[in-house]
Amino acid sequence: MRLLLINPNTSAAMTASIAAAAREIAAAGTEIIARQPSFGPASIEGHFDDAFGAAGVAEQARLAAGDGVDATVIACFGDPGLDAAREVLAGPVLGIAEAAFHAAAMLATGFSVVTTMSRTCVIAERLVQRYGFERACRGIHGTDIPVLDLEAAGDALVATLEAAARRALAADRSEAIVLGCAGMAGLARTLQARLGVPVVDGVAAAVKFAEALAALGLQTPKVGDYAPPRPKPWAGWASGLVA
Ligand code: 5HY
Repeated sequence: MRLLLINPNTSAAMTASIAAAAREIAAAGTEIIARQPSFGPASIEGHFDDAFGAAGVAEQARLAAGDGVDATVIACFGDPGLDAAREVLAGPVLGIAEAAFHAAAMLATGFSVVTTMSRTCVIAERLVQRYGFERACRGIHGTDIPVLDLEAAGDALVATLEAAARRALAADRSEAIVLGCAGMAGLARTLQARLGVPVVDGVAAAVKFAEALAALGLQTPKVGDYAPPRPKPWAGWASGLVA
């Protein structure tokens, strides 16, 4: 199957590291096609960044429509542009936050999220509510690690994440950790070995769920709110996207 992996920020290094994590977990026969927007922030760490991340996802989804991709993963913990991508793509479209929440909730009665900047915790909180995980998600914890610092995650940074996860497990009485950034994808196994509880990386979870949905022959319904966008005149630089 052909799996489109969209990194909504414009960091080529992060797109490469996310793609490597996805290829490591993907089944034989799954081709990972990694893309990032042609515009926007190098990392998404707030509402303004998130707005452009969502537009970038819409751009890449639109450009991929008709390319025969079987499923798509949006590799940013805010799941930016998820609904927009579901409108223009036929195959299943999964956000890494949604996938990680489902995986963690199937493993533990309670999980905690450990993420990057504290200011983005509200974005994760809103996703917990949107997806209906209020009961399973017992806490969301920022570490104030800038997203781009994850590109060169050394021992000190991993130790900071480990300490934050230990505090979260204790404070929330949780039994699983969800990593709150696609840039943490490569750290899940190390943290899981140290913490002794499930550590869920949304990139890996989304890739496996996408493969499963595609194997089941299930697609996004093209009726109702995920029907294709209605044609209309567009103005400005984006008009080329819909012509
Ligand atoms: C992410 N930002 O996964 C989110 C993490 C966050 O550029 N990739 C980003 O802090 O919300």
